[in-house]
Formats: sequence, structure tokens, C-alpha cells
Amino acid sequence: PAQALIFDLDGVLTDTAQTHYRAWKRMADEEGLPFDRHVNEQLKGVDRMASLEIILRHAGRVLSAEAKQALAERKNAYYVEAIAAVTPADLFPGVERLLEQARARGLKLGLASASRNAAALLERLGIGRRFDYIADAARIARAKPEPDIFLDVAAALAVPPAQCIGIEDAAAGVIAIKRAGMAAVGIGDPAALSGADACLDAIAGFDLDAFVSP
Ligand code: B16
Ligand code: MG
Repeated sequence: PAQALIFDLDGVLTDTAQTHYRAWKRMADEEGLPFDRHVNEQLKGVDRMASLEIILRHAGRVLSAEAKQALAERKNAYYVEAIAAVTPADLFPGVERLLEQARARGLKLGLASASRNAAALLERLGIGRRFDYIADAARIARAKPEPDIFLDVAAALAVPPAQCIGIEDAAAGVIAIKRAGMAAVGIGDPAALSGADACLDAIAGFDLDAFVSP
């Protein structure tokens, strides 16, 4: 039986996938880099620098390491500015109830977000204290789709990976969960998340009885 739920953040607990998109789009427009929602799909769950590399590759632009650093920092400044306005009302419906129910069943709760802004965002959302462990993306060796961040969370929770359920909205994240040897619940388009063991339209549809025996 499952002993832990390990959540992704952006696109699973709140709609910051949109916020990331708008911050990248603002920077890309300023730089004359073609960038749209189709390219953005490839950025979900991918870390900051790797996201920029995808945008630059798509635009056919080659830049120095310094120039890339500056663009990544500018995007992050736009993102940080946007999440300053986040409140608990920005949680997706059903998140607080799910966290409460999982806690009542004795499940451990972990967070496996590639975002270096994850802890700050959880505080803004008012759920920082609900998690037993929040991975520090800056200290994870290999990004999703490698399993490192999910394995780090499982180890910190002292739960074997086979007893963990990972919940992700990104293709790279679902692959990371499966490589970690966990069950994967995808949130979003099943066609984009084909490796998931189950797929839901939104986190509100997560039924603990269906995934975790009572
Ligand atoms: P930051 P997740 C990921 O978070 C986002 O999906 C991805 O779009 C973003 O580039 C990445 O975090 C890094 O975020 O620039 O704030 O460090 O989906 O893994 O919760
Ligand atoms: Mg995500």
C-alpha cells in the first residue's frame, strides 16, 4: 500500500505553469525570440537553464554563457514579481482537502519541484507546513526526467519508492517518477503523459480511495 504522496508543484497544486510561460514570453518578446505555447509544453518540469536552452534552440539563437545567465535571471525576476501576488486562493480546487485527507490516513507528504522558487511559492500558498519534506532543487544532481529529485524525497521521507505515488503535470516529470520506481499519476492531457499509470484532468479528481487502499 502507498505510504507517501510526492507532489510536483507548478501545474499540479497551482497554475504557475501559466506564470512561468508568461515570464518566459515577456523575456522572449523583448529579445525577439519566437516562442509560443507549443514550445512551452517542452519546458514544463524542466529546470531554468534547460528551459532557456530549449527556447534558444527553437529560435536558432546562439549566445554566450554570460548572455544566457542574464536572460535566465531576467525571466526569473519577472516570475518572482508575479508570484509575489499569489495567495492561498490560487491553490487548485481540492488541494487542501487532499492534503488533509492524506495526512489523516498517515501518509507522508513530499514535494518534488524543479523550481528554486518552490519553498517561497508554498509559503505564499499557505501550505508550506503541510509537507514533511520539500526537495531543494538547487541540490539535486540531475534534473527531471532523471529520477533524482523523486528518489531524494522518498529517501528523506524514509519510504521505499515502490510505496510512493508521484503526481505530475509534465511529461519529463512522469518519466522521472517511473524511473524512480514509483506509481505515477498524471494531471492533464493523457496523450502528453502516456507513461502515467493513471491520468486526471485536475488534482480535484484525485480520489485517495482509488489510489490508496483505505
Ligand atoms: P525556477 P515543477 C518547474 O516546476 C516548472 O514546471 C518549470 O517550468 C520551471 O522552469 C522549473 O520549475 C524551474 O523553475 O525557474 O523557478 O527554478 O513543475 O517541477 O514544480
Ligand atoms: Mg509541473
